[in-house]
Amino acid sequence: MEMKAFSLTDQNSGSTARISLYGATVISYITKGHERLFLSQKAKLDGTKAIRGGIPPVFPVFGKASSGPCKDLPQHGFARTHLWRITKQSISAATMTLTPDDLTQEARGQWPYEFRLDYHVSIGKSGELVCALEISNTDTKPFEFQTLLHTYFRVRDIKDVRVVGLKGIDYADKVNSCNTTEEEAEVACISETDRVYPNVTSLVAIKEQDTTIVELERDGLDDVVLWNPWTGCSKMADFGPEDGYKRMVCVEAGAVSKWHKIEPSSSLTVSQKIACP
Ligand code: TA6
Repeated sequence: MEMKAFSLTDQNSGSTARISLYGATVISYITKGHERLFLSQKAKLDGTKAIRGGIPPVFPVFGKASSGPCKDLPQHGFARTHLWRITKQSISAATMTLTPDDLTQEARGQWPYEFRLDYHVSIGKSGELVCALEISNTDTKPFEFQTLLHTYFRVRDIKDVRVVGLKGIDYADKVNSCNTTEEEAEVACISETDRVYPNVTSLVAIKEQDTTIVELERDGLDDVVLWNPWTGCSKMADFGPEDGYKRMVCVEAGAVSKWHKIEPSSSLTVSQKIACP
């Protein structure tokens, strides 16, 4: 049984998006006649686990915290594994909301803060997809968080893909457990790749066979995570097909390289815009 999903469309450009309320995950984004997101053929859409593909939102922790207020939370937090509510909707835009009332008792116990997330997803007049996450502290004490939009981009063949905009950044290489400086103006994935590039000020783009297929504008999401599981994807029960790594690349806009504090009664909005030339 598939969790409730709904579609958005921009009548000017004909672009469409489909969003699952489970995890507020954009599971399809079609513009200029092409699907731009990778969705695993084995993705669970029934609410039993985070959706493998599309744009799962990560909050309040990226990865697993070994200590601190997020240490009991599952990998990548609870935002992608709970049912969100539509609180505003038009033909081309929607707002989905998550508060502690929407969480399981377990999740509330793991992260006992009062918060509100309002996730605004819209398709612009030129067909661009804008995802803006408004984070509000409705508690009487501050909390710290990390957040990220875990975007799985669909590509024809990973061997022809290059990611632009990362040159000169000192990044954390989680595969080789080291920190190093990006020397390439155009970064290729040639094996398992799992990197956190902090404070990326340039516009990040994805090229395939020397043609730009995606431009990723970010606001408040200064870090960029680059991930491709390579053949390791065959070890993931919800990753399909087995060679699916060849047709995806995760270029993820995030605020993950440090903790971000938000004071009581304060809000902040972070966003990404995906434009496909
Ligand atoms: O964003 C990259 C990453 O943190 C990788 O380390 C890998 O764990 C990936 O996320 C997928 O995580 P998931 O929990 O969705 O299997």
